[in-house]
Amino acid sequence: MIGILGAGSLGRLWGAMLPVGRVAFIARPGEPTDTDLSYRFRPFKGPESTVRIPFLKAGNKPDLLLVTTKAGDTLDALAGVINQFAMDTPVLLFQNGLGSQQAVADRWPERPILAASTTEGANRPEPELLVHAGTGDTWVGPMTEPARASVSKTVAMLAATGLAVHPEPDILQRLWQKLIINAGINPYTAILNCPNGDILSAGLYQDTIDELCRELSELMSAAVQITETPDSLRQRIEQVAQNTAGNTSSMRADVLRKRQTEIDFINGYLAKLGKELGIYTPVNQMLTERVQQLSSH
Ligand code: NAD
Ligand code: KPL
Repeated sequence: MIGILGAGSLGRLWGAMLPVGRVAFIARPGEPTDTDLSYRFRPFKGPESTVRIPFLKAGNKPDLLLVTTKAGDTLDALAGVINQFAMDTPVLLFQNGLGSQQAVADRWPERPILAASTTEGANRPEPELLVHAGTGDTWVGPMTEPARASVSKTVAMLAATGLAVHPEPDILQRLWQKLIINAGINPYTAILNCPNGDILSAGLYQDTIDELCRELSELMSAAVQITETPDSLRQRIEQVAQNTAGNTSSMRADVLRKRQTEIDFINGYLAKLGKELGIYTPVNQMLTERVQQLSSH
């Protein structure tokens, strides 16, 4: 049995794709668990269906916990439920950005805490409809020492979905690669209120992207010893912005829905890291403040 904490877009995607009868959502403390969660599922290919998933009942012992809350909710959400699970239950974190994964690993270093980086895409255009909007790859790797022994078992359990799931011994490095892309696209789309591709011709982007990439290159080199020139980072950011030109980024979507964004775990994380490492990060700081002003901080 796999337990999922966070019945939003990504949690419902894994819920719908995992084998029936082997998955359950985890209720918030004190919330009822007697009614199943039911929603329509529109797969990437094929016909729509209705999915019905139970809540984990007291006494159920999951073999794996997927955590699909937003980065800012993750530590509190886990703290509310983790004591009901055995110490050797693997906990797999799906959050974008960085900072929340380290916070969970630091809080429970004796537990098998893993992190995933995924390019699967899911959204809910209506509350009762889950759309698998884009398919990609999911990498899974250890955040704590006890997690090293759980990676292959976790990958095998998730591979039962038919999605592409791979082990990644250096998951931090992979999370950094995604962080670079999110840091170079998401805040601009939120501030400019535009689809991903439109940032490329905007003055704000053109005036700041080279300095941002200088900051990203120095931070990545100091934090995880990956050397990549600012020009190369800019090319990668622009390639993704072009490939996803018509998309609304997750940060723009959060601002439009008046929900808290993940800026503190993307450019905010980078600005804070810059202060700790003595690296000057004015563009990350400016983007963080401007997005914070747009959302409910
Ligand atoms: P979402 O807002 O749709 O879902 C989060 C869910 O967590 C919500 O339903 C919320 O009610 C629930 N939640 C919050 N606190 C909780 C608690 N204490 N107990 C139980 N549930 C709680 O967000 P999402 O799009 O599913 O994204 C989740 C994470 O996955 C984010 O960090 C996001 O960046 C990352 N991610 C999402 C996608 C995607 O395609 N949606 C892709 C890659 C990564
Ligand atoms: O991951 C994304 C996001 O929106 O969070 C990008 C790559 C920017 C695609 O929209």
